[in-house]
Amino acid sequence: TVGKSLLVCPPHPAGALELCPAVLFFSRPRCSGIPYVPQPRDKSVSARSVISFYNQSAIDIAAEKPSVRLTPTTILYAGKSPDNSHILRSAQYLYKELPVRVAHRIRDFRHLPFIVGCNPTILHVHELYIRSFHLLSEFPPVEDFESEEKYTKLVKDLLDDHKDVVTLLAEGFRESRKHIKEYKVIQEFLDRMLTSRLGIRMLAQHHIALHQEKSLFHAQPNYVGIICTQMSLKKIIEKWADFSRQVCEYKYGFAPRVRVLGHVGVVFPYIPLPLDYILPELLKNAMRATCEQHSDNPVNMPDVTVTIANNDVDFIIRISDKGGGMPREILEKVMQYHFTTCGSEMDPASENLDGLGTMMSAMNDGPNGAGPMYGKRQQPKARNPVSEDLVEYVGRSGSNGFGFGLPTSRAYAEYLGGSLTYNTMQGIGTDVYLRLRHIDGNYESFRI
Ligand code: ADP
Ligand code: MG
Ligand code: K
Repeated sequence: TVGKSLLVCPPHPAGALELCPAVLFFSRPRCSGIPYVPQPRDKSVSARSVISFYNQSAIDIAAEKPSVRLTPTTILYAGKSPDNSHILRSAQYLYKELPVRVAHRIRDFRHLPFIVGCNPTILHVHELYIRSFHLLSEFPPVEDFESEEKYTKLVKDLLDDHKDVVTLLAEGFRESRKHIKEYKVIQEFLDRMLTSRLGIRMLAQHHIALHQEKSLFHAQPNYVGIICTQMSLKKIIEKWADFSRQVCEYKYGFAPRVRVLGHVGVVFPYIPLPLDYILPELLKNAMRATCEQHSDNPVNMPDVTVTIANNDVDFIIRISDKGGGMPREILEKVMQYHFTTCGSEMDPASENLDGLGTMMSAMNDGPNGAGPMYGKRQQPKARNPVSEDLVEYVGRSGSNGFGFGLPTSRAYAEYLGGSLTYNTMQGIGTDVYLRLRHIDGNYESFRI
C-alpha cells in the first residue's frame, strides 16, 4: 500500500518530500505507545491521523527556532537543590528544547532527495519524529512535580520508541542510496541526524537520571545525572573489552585479550554515554581483524592493546591491533556509511550482513544458530549464551554490519569536540586514535 501511494505523491517543488496523506494513513507506525488500528472507513480516525501528520505549521514554526545547547559543566554545576527544584527546571528546559530539536530533524527529512524520502523505512522514521513532535509539543506545560512525573514518563517512552532509529536509517539508506549520485548528501544527513540524536538522548537520559536520583535507592555514587564525576577510563575500556570479547567468542569461538596501558590511573568528570557507543565499535573492529588474520593459530593470537594518554586539554585512547591492517584499496572508503567488508570480499553493496561488525544476526540466531561467518564458512568452536544486556546493546546501537561503526564513531567524536583517526600498516595492523576534549579543561568543551 505504501509503495502504491507513493506513486501518486507529488514531489515538492524544491525536491523535498511532502507526506502524502494516504502514505501516512496506510503506513503503520511500528512504535509502541498509541496502538494503531487502520480503519479506513472511519472518517474521524482518518481525519485525525492525516491532520496530525499533514498539517505541519507547528513544526515549521519550531524548526525556525535555534536550539539551546548547554555545556556539560553548565549542567554539572547547575546544582542539586534540596527541594528538587532542579528537576523541575531540567524538565522545563527539555519541554522547550526537545520540540525544537525534533523539528530540526523533520526539516532535514523534508530536504532529503525525493527518492530517498520515499523509502518506506525512511518514511517510517520521519513519521516517528513527527509523532514525537506532536506528543512533545502538545503536552501541557510542566509546572509542578505531578506534571513533571508524567512528562518524564513521556520522555522515557519516546526514548524507547526511537531506540532502533540508527538501524532503521541504516536499512533505509542502504536500500535507497543506489539512487543517489552524491554520497555527500547521505553523509551530511546521517552525521547531523546521528549526532543530534546523541545530543537529544544525552539530555533526555540526563533528566531521567536526575529524576531517579530523587529516590536514594536509585542514586548512583559519583554521578550527577549522566555525568560521572570520577570516571575511570581504564574501567570503562575494560567493561567494553569484556563485552566485545564475549561477542567475539560467540561469533568466532575465540577472542584476543585486551591490554590497557598508559595513564591507567586517571579519573576525571565525563559523560560515559558516548563512550558506551564508540568503544565497543572500535574494539569489535580490532578483534574481528585479529581473529580473521590469525584464524589458523587462535591460541597465540596477538593482544589488542589500548593506550590511554591524558593531559589537561584532552584525553586520547589508542586501540592497536595486529589484524593485518586495512588493504590499500579500501582506505578511502572505511569511513563511509555502509562500507563494510563483512559478508563478501570487500563488496560495499553486499546483501550478506552477517559479521562481527555487526552482531545482530549472531544475536538473532540464538545460541544454537549456525550462521555463516564472513567470507569463510566456518563453525565457531564455542557458542556461549549471550546476556540480555548484550542483545539490548546490539539492538540500540544499530551495529548490524551496515558499515556504520567507524563513520558513526567519528561523527560522535567530532560532535564531542574531538576526532577519530587511524594509521594502518598493511600486513601488520591498525592503530585507531580516539581523541576527546575534557569537559572541565581550560578550554571550552562541546555543547550538548
Ligand atoms: P563494519 O564493522 O560494520 O564493517 P565499520 O565502519 O566499523 O563497519 O568498518 C568498516 C570496514 O573497515 C570494516 O568492514 C573493515 O573492512 C575495515 N576495518 C575497520 N577497522 C579495522 C581494523 N582495525 N583492521 C582492519 N580493518 C578494519
Ligand atoms: Mg565495525
Ligand atoms: K564504514
